[in-house]
Amino acid sequence: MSDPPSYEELSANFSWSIAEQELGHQPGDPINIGWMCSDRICRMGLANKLALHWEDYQGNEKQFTFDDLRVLSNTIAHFLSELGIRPGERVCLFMDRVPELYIGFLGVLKMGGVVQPLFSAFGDESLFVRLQDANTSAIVTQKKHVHKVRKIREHLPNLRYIILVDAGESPLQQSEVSFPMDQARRIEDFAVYPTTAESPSVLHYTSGTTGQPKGAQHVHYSVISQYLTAKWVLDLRPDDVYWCNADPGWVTGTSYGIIGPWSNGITQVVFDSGFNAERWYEFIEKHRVTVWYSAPTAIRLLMKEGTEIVQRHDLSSLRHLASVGEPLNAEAVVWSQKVFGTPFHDTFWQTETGCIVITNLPGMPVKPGSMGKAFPGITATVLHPKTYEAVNQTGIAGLIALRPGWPSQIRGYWNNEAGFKAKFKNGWYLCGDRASIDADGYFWFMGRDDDVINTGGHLVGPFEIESALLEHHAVAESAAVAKPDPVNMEVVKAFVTLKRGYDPSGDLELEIMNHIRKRLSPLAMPQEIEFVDCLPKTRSGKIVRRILRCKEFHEPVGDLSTIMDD
Ligand code: 6R9
Repeated sequence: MSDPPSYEELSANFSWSIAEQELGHQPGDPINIGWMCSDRICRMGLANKLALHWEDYQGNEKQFTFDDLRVLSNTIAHFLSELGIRPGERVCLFMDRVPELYIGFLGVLKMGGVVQPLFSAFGDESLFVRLQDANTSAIVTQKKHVHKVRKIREHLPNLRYIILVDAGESPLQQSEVSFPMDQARRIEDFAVYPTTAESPSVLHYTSGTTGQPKGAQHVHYSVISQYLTAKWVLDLRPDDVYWCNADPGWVTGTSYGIIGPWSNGITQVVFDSGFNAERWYEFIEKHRVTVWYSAPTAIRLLMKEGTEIVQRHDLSSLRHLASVGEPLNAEAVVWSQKVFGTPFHDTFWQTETGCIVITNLPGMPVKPGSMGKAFPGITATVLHPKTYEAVNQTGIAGLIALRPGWPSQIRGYWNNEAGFKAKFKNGWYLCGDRASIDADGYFWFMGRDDDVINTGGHLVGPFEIESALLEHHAVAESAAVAKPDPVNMEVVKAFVTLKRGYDPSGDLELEIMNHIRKRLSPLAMPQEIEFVDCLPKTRSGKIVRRILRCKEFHEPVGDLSTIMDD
C-alpha cells in the first residue's frame, strides 16, 4: 500500500474545488447531501456495495447496500412530502442508533427538510427546549421514546406529526403516524429537492456553557469539507470498513458518522450499544474494522480495562485510528501505538466548524499530546486574549482562531444572531479554546477558555495537569479545576477517578502528588485531590469541568440539559 501524501504535498495549491471536482459539483448547481451520499454513489457503479452493516447490543443485524440507501431514503422523503412537510421545515430525528436514523437523515435532506438530530437519551425537558426553539414540524421516533414526546406534545402547537418507525400494532394517539421503513412501499424514483449550496441542511443543538443550548445551522455545501476531510484525515480507502462510535445527536455522528463516509462511498458499521470494552473489541474483530474514529473518553475507558483484554482479540484489521471531542492525552497516544500498533490521530473541530480543522494527517509525524496542524485550506492561529492580534510567538498560548469562509462553517445560530456575531473578532472566528503553536506549526491544546485556571495571575490549562495525572498508574480519569483561594485568587483542585483495584487513601493522594510534582510547575500543582466515583460528562463524553468549578465557588451551574444523568 502506498504511503499517504505528505502535509506539504496536500497543502501545496490546496483549494476546496478539489472536493467540488471529485464530487462533480459545479458552483451554482443544486447540491443535496442526501443525493450525494446515495444516488451519486450508485451512479458510480457502487449500487451493490455494502453501505451499512448495523448491529445492536442483542446481536440483531441488518445490512444495506448503497442502492438500499437510495431507495429507502427516497421512501422516507416521499412519505414526509405526502404528509405535507415542506422544504425548509425542521424534522427531528429522535431515535437510538437504528438504521432508520441514518437513512432517515438522508431522506429528510432529499425532500429539502432540515434535519434536527437529538440524542434519544434526552429527557422530555431537554427535548422540549430544542423542539420549541426550532419550531419543529415533525419528529421521527421509536415506541420506547414516544412517551417523552407525548408528555410535551400539547405545549408544541407547531409539531404536526409524530412518526413512529416501530409502532407495530400499538395504538396511536392524535397526530401520530406509523412508518415501518422495511415494510413501506419502496420508492424507486423520487424527485430530490433541488437544494443549493446555501440551503439549510442540519440544525445541531450544541450546549452552551451557560444559558440555553444553541441551534447551529449547517448548509448543504458543508459536504465539500466533510467529504475531503473524511477522505484525507480519516484516510478512507475504497475497501475500508469504517466505524465511528459517535451518536448522530453529536456533530461527529453526522459529519463523520453519515456524510463523510457515505459521500466517499465507504462501507460503515454501526454498533447500537453503550460502552463495553469486550464487546467493542469483539465488534472490531468480527467486522474486520480498518478505520476507527473514537473519542478520548472511550479511549480512557479502554485504557482502564488494560491490555490483556486487547490481546485476547485479533485486531490486526485496524489500519488507522482517530480521536475527537476532548484533548487526547499523550499517554493515550503512546498506549494506542503500543496495543494497536498504530496511534490515535487527534482531530480538533466543533459543531460550528462542521469539519475537522486542526489535525494529524496520516502522513504527518505524530507528536503525542499535540492536536497537529491546520487542515489544508483552513487558516488557524492563536490570538492574544485582549487585543485579538495573532500571538506570533511559538509556545505562547492564545485563543484558537480560524479565518472564516470554509465550506462547512455554520451560517448562524438559530434565532440568535447576537450569539453568532459574538464569535467573531478582528476578522477571525473564535473557537472558545486556548492553545499554543510550536515552531513546526503544531497546535498544543491548553483548555477551553472558561476552564483555564488563573492562579496568582498565571494561566494554567487543565489539560497539562490532567495529562500528568493520567501518567500515574492508579489514575483512570481526572478533571483539574479552579478553586477559590484568598492569596492566589484561584488554585488548582483535581478530581480523580481510580482504576479498578485502587482505593482512595491519603497515601495514594500523596503518591500521586509526588508523581506529578516532577512533571508540573509549582503553579500548576493541585492544592488538593478529591477522589470521586465518576466525573460529570456530556452525552458526547466531554468532561464538564464547569460543574465541578461552580460547586467549589458555590455558584449556580447553568444549563445541565446535555449532562449524562444515567
Ligand atoms: C466535534 C466536537 C467542540 C469542543 C471544542 C473543544 C473540544 C473537540 C478536541 C477538543 C481538544 C480535540 N474539542 N475536539 N479539544 N482536542 N481534539 O467535539 O464538537 O461538541 O461542538 O465540541 O470540544 O473544546 O471547542 P463540539
